[in-house]
Amino acid sequence: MISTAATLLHCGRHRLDLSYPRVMGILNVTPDSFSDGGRYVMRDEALRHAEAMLAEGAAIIDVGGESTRPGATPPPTQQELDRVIPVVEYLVRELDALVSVDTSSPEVMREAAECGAGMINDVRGLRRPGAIEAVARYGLPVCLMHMLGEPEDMQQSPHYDEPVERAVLSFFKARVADCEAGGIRREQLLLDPGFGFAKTTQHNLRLLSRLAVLSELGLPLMVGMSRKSMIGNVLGRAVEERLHGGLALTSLAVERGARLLRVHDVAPNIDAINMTWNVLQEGTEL
Ligand code: YH5
Repeated sequence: MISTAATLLHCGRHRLDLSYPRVMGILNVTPDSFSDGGRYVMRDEALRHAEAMLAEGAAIIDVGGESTRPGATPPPTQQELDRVIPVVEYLVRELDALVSVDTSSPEVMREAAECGAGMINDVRGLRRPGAIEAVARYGLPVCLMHMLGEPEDMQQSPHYDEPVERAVLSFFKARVADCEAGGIRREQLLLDPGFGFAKTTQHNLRLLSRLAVLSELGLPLMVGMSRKSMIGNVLGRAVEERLHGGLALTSLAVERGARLLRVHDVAPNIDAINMTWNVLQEGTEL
């Protein structure tokens, strides 16, 4: 399959070259986040962790202040601002890092953009009122993730009336049309099927297996599978034992077209990506 995805994103003063697969390092600033258990809630812990991920080769750091575990309720906007904005400011000012912000709140998007964030990552795909306008105004790239419903009401056994990848593709088409109508340039969009968001393990495995069909829209694909329960459920591993399973998923995602991989463990994922990418390059030569 020939990928026509835009390969250079304009992220404020940074550029993100997605002509080959890149890594987004996860930086949780929630006190209750699942897999870091709030260990990075302290500001300088967060900053040291971001520095380490950049040193390991992360192209971008994703700062998130909302726990999206099933059943979690969104934090008040002010609390999310207090968690996220000081970290974004510091990463931009001291490290000149490319920072994305994992948020659904238009206020957080605006404040983050004013502080120099280079990308918005929204698990709700800019469905909150005012979110499209906030992103359009700053011209930043945005990742539109698929989720059926909200984290608050993500079902235990979500149901899709069609193959899950068809449902995700229809969702993407509608969101891309809304974003373009709202003034966001198509070249600034990324798509993410939302592994673990209102999906059973079988849905998640099938989505990865069929990931290549999501290239149909010609937009770069992002994936986030790091440490998620699809690994735990298949392998019977606790959260801290899911790295090796996750590396297998990373390799398959790259082979199926993913260009941005959202992960906790940057160095091992970059090795997996580079190994996979080298094999793929050999296959495309004459
Ligand atoms: C994503 O897939 N996910 S937050 C449960 C875990 C481990 C990690 C039980 N934000 C995504 O990372 N943004 C999140 O173990 C995201 N894509 C995009 N674009 C959930 C998360 C996690 C959940």
